[in-house]
Amino acid sequence: MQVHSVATSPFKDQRPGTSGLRKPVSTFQQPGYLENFVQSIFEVAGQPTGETLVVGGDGRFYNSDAIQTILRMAAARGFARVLVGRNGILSTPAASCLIRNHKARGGIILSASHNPGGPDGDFGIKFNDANGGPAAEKVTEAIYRKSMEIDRYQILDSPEIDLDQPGSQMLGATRIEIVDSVEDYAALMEQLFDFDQIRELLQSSGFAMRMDAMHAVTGPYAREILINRLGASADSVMNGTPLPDFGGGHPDPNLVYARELVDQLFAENGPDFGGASDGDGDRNMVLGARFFVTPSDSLAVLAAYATLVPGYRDGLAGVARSMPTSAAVDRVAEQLGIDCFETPTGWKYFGNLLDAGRITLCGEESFGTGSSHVREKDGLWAILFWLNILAATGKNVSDLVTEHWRRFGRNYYSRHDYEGLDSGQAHDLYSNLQRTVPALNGQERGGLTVATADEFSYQDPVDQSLSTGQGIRLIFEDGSRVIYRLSGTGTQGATLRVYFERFEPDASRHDEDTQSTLAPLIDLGNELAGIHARTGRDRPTVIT
Ligand code: VG1
Ligand code: CO
Repeated sequence: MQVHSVATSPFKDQRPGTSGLRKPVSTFQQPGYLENFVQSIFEVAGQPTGETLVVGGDGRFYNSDAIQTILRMAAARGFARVLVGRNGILSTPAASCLIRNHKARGGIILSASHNPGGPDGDFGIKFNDANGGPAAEKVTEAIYRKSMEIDRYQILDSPEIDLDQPGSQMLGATRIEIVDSVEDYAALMEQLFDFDQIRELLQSSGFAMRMDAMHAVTGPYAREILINRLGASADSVMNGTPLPDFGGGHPDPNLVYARELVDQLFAENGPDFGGASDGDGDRNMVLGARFFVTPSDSLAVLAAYATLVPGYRDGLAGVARSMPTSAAVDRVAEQLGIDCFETPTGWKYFGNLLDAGRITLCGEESFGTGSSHVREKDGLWAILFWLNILAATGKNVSDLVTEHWRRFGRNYYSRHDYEGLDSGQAHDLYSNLQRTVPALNGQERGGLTVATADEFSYQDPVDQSLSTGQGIRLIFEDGSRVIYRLSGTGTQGATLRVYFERFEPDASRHDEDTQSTLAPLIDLGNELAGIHARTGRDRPTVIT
């Protein structure tokens, strides 16, 4: 088998966003597009001699084609070994687990997460480093710089590898090992959680659950863990077969896109617990009977009850949340006397804190929760964590959360997304905020005094690296906040995200409607940014 060195020229649009490179499938199908990016990753990752690479994806359209190319390129590059999930399937957290267990140099994860799939949908590629986590900004920027000057890539001229056959085979001098996609991950979950206690809950007659895998990657993981190992009934996993187009759906676990699950949980005599995860299995949504847990509250509740779970029995080193995530977990950290870090949006910013042992739990408002067990957010892990807490306390979801609010106060929270905006208009809106917001410091708006008005930047406490331009913050003296960001994962036009938060210590006011109680803040935030005037939109596309 011969290594070909193929002449190529740069594509100018390969700068990774919040979570890797995401583009329409048709963009990835251009000759050389995937190859250029993979070659750039390999060159930044350095000498592959003796090293292992992990490869897998969420099973969306183009997953297997891309994997065949990556395997040929990894062999041409000279990796000693490549571990591939069977049929090319690995959830994002399972890929992170494999990288760590097998001391790999890193991994290539193929996913566009919650973006729709299929020939007309999106595809994505992401490099995870040796710690199992998304490569740090300095690495993704180096990959981007390489992609801007690339003129050749190397690829082996070889037949297709059968991804369906477990076991190992040689591709040139590289050993390709097709591994079970679920085994390592399931074993890790058994170490962290009290499976006996959860099994007892799942098998008791008074408890029913539904896990919506949304025809995405979590199906096989949920079936193996919840049904085979924990004895949940067969109907407890919904949409459990991964499909290349996710059944035409939008594999995003929220109140809008996981409608089928939400309808079941909000029905009379519906199940007691509902969970859902996204395209690549790193996001989660948690529901109780007629009760939605916001991701920010979920992180706070997990932190408050963590010591009931075997894997966290010794307590938490610290916690972290992304900047736009509500400050609910901050209040728990304060009471526990542990550090709470505020990072920019995107999981890559948690990596150093986790590696340095400064934090144990972390999360984002965008339905992402995780811990030091891997270096990615982890959907099924969050659902098992909740089940473990329910089993250990004997309480139901709504009682747990409302009691939590009574103890810590409630952070009313909502995110408004304006999707598919004209890119020029969205960038103008944002740069106008950059110019005008700082002048609001100390001023009064809508009866509230502005305490901080700036653009967020973050200095990593471990390696001191600085990340700037991470969202406009408007923080009021009572802790209320309005945050503006432009999405770094969308593929059509631009998406503006506006985040609203208000703290309510008074327990007699904890059952108000979120949108109504936030209305004055929402009106103020919309007006300050001139959303209607600048974009013509009079309501958000998605409210979570
Ligand atoms: C969004 C979320 C962010 C998350 C990212 C990747 O980014 O806001 O919190 O880390 O998606 O999630 P953005 O830039 O569009 O706001 V996923 O499930 O791709 O892995
Ligand atoms: Co995801």
